[in-house]
Order: sequence, then C-alpha cells, then structure tokens
Amino acid sequence: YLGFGDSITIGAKSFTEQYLLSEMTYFILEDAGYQVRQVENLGSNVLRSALENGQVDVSWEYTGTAIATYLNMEPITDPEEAYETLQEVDRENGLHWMNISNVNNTYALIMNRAQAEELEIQSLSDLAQYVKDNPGEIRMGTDAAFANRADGLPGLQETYEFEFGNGNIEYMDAGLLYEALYNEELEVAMGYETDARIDDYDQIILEDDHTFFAPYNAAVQIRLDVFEDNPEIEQLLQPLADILDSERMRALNYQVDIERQSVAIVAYDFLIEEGLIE
Ligand code: PBE
Repeated sequence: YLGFGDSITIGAKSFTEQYLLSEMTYFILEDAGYQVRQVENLGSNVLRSALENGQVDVSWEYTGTAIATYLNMEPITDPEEAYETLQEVDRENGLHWMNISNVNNTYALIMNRAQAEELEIQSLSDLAQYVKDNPGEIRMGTDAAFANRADGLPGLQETYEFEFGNGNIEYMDAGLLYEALYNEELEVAMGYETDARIDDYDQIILEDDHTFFAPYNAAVQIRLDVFEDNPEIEQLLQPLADILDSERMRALNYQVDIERQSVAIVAYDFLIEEGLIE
C-alpha cells in the first residue's frame, strides 16, 4: 500500500548521530513499503546541494545550521520560531521541514574537567579572559567547518572578544577531537553537545554565558515534490521525532562510539524496543 515501489534516497553527514538517524529513517520507510537508499559521509554543504538538486530526497538537518550557513540569516534563539521560519523560507528552495525533535545538537567548547578546574575556567568568558592573559598557551582543536562557519569560531571570537591566534588552532576531523583533548594534545576543543564521549572522557562543556550558540534541533528536510507525492512520510517519521531528545540521542551515540556496536544494530534494536517497527 503506502507508496510501495517509490524509491527514497536518504542523505547523511559524516558523524555517528547522522548515521543513526539515517538508519532509523531507513528502517521505518522500508517497513512501510518504500524502496530506500542511503548516501552517507556528505559534508553539510554537499548534502544541502544534493537535496536541492534531487540527488537526495530526505535528510535530518539541524535548524541552526540551515539558518546560519545555508540561508545566511541571523541566528534565531527560539527553537520553535527557528523551525517555523525554515518551514516558510525553505519552501522557496523546494524543501519542506517536518518532524522537529528535542534533539538539540548544538556546538560547544569543551575542556578536560581537571584542567578546567585547575585553570578556573567554567564559561566561555573565563576562557576568553584566560587566552588574553596567557597568549599562546591554549591549543584549540576544531574541524574545518567550525573554524570557518559564521555560527562557529569567527562568530564566537567576535562575541567573546578574543582570538586564539592562528598558530594555536589545530585542525582535525570532528570525531578525533575528544580523544586528542583527553590525551592533552589540546586544552580546548570543539564538541557536539550530544556526543557521548564528552561525559565518557570526563570533559565539561564551557558555559555559553553570552548565548552565542543557537538551537540546533534535529528535524527532517524533504524535497517538496517528494513530500507532495508521499505526504504520509511525515506521519511515518513523527513517532521517531516525538521520542527522540538530546539525552536519548546521546545514549544511542554512546552505544556506537563507546560500546562499539554497529549503527544498524543500535538503530534496529531501538526501533523494535520502542515499537516503531515490527
Ligand atoms: N551541528 C553540531 C553541526 C555538527 C554538530 C549539529 C550544529 C552540523 O551538522 O551542522
């Protein structure tokens, strides 16, 4: 019945949470009779272009990312308003936003707890002051995206009125930052708030006391033409969106990144346990 035979391509970026969201979406749509394909390891901008030009039909995207980097808009601090704005603005780009979840995977700056205590750094303001007072001492780890995005390092340094200095910035893949910090190759790193490794390595998130970081709720983007032909996809994915929040997402990320279980098994078991597939 439901859309049987219709083929849907799900796109994902290159980190665990994205693989999990894509995999869960795959199982739900497959269970409903769709033919589904997954395309993974796309950078944010590549994924967005693939959606716009039809190589990808569906993906989980973060509200703050779309607002800051695809639409070049000023950040919107209210999560619901951010979502509604996207629903309106992205129609013109042929995209429909649906299934907003309480997964808020915002960026964060993280430190090892022991060192943060030793240096008495709890907030981003404390960090800014420390860097100003001790030039050259703090090594900051980031991926290329965060280093360049307006909602990343440039905006953060502007808001908190300091600079790490080019010689003190170390570039690496986002997934490697937590361990590099743990191994004391860095003093500060970019992190994703729902990443389970922050707790596991006893790292802390520095308080964003000037509220620089916007909400990054995970929601589904679907091509408008695909949605109009298959409107039931919104209802099919709604129970998943309803059940997911940051804590649950972190627990799922934990099973993959810390317990080293496979994405497919973690996704499948979760959907079965929650009664979202049969
Ligand atoms: N984020 C934080 C980034 C990566 C993690 C969700 C805002 C993004 O994918 O846009």
